[in-house]
Amino acid sequence: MRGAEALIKALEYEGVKVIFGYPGGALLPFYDALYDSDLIHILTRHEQGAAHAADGYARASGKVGVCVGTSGPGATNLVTGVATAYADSSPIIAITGQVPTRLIGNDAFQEIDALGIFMPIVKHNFQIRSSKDIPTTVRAAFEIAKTGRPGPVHIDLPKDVQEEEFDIEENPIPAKIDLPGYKPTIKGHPKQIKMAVNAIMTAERPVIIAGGGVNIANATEELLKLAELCSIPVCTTLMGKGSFPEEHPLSLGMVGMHGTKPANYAVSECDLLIAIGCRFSDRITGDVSSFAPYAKIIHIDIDPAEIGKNVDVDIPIVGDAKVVMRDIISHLLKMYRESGRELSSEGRREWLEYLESLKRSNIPKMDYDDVPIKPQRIVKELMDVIEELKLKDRSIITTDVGQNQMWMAHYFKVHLPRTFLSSGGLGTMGFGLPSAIGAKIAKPDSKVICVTGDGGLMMNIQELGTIADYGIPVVVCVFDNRTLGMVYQWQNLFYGRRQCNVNFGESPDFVKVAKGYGIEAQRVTDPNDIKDVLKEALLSDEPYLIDFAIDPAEGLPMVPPGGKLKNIIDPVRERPRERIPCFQEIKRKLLGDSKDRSIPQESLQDLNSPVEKEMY
Ligand SMILES: Cc1ncc(C[n+]2csc(CCOP(=O)(O)OP(=O)(O)O)c2C)c(N)n1
Repeated sequence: MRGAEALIKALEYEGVKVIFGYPGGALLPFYDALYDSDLIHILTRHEQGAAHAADGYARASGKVGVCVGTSGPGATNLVTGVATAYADSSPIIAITGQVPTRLIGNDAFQEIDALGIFMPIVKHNFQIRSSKDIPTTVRAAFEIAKTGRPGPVHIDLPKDVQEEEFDIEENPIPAKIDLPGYKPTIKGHPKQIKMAVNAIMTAERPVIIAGGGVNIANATEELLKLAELCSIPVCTTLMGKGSFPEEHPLSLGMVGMHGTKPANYAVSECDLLIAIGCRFSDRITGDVSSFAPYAKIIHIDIDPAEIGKNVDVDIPIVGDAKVVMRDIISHLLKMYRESGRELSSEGRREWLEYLESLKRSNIPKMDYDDVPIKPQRIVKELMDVIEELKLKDRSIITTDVGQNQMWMAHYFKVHLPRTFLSSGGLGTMGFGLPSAIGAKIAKPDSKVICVTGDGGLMMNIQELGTIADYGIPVVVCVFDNRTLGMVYQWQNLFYGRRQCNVNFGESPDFVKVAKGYGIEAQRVTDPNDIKDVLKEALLSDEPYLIDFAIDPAEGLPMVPPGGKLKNIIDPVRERPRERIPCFQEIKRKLLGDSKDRSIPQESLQDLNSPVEKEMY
């Protein structure tokens, strides 16, 4: 059997049904073997799209996603997608073609040190030098990718190894794989669990931060049980969205830089913080020295490297979130039975009432009638339409990065795991559309809605071709403000409103672009049309793009970077006033014509629109 055929057999053995990729010279034997196989291959329009699609597939399904790219530029194009998956602990296998072994190190055509490039952004990587090693290496790669703290694994496969014949009878796919030195800790230490239980029993103002680890561990039932059993309010990180139903009375929404006021206040005032599968990123903690200042901290995480990395903790528990929470719950129940002590709301009534009052007084305004459309209104209509069409249990949102992402994270209520997919750790613009492709392939019966900014869409806009040609019915909602909104918000707030290179101008017409790909598309400028167009798009079984003309002045509340979580400030809401220089002006500058060198700057004051205060 050829190495390339063995690779396909090994992928099939792992249950892989679909791969995302892009061919090239160093992968020709692989694609030749694919010709005879039943594997579905989705040809994306760029390798970055393939990596994000594999990642979206993994996040939506909980299975391992697979992407493939050729040597050299194919491999480097995969890098951003693989790094994105790494930052969010998403299990993917990235396979790269490589020049034949005899040419490695010769600067051969399309040779790149893929092992070196991928090493810091994968959980592990392999270069297979002999075809007989393919079965065991692929088994090991999948095992590493999906167990413990999941993450991407890279396999570099030289072309001659793909072509090399070997006897698979003599080198079969092993049923069990031994990985010396690799033993993720699943069960929490009993002593630490007991300490956590005691802390939970005695706390008066407890709060849980649920991170992406809860979703990854499929531990949402346990989280709900723990929270309800002990009346503990829950906030989530961006990656933790979906781990706890956000309509639940104990839900406080997202915490951190773009968190809700109740969540940020709860963390700042709690006496016990139970962090589960979250890594205390700077976007969550703000100023670490004033983070949860009155709290004893329990940190549950499967990755020991995360414990104490960003925040000092009192009770560390290394283990799988599901297993650890189950243990905590059974201890709590046992203590309850033995002592008859109250576990539920009684002891925490004051705390819960306080948080409830914060929630009541901070219900966000979303029903704006303004033109241009306010993004909050789109989020509201989207939630309403999903409810009305009874899609709540079978819809998946992917977001891009920027304000669009944070509007969704802040306002859109998620109630099921693996239904809100977003690039949290790396914050990769361009993630939204290709990850939606992966999600739709993983969950063909779900409605997949990609919410993106105009900037993020343009980063991987070529993937409209993928959804068009395969007829993948993804609904793309563009929050089109013609600015790099999030950067614009930061420049306005923290750089004296010096708006620099954040304005796009008029191009392109997204409706025409979509139609050019053969995709149905509409532009929406009137808030009263949002609902009908969303309905039409969600009911159609074809790809659909909606270009929402939103107010470029709109922003969202935030905690300044490194600030205290309670210090939530309002955005500066003003129209973009940056002028894009035309080529003639650039040419004059380049050629040193001293006349008219500076680009006229209109005064800040004249164009300022009134700053609205009633955000919450
Ligand atoms: C690949 C990449 N480049 C740059 C950035 C920095 N960045 C973060 S948000 C943002 C603006 C995004 O603009 P847009 O996609 O239009 O979304 P909006 O913020 O307007 O919703 C930029 C440039 C990034 N996150 N990713």
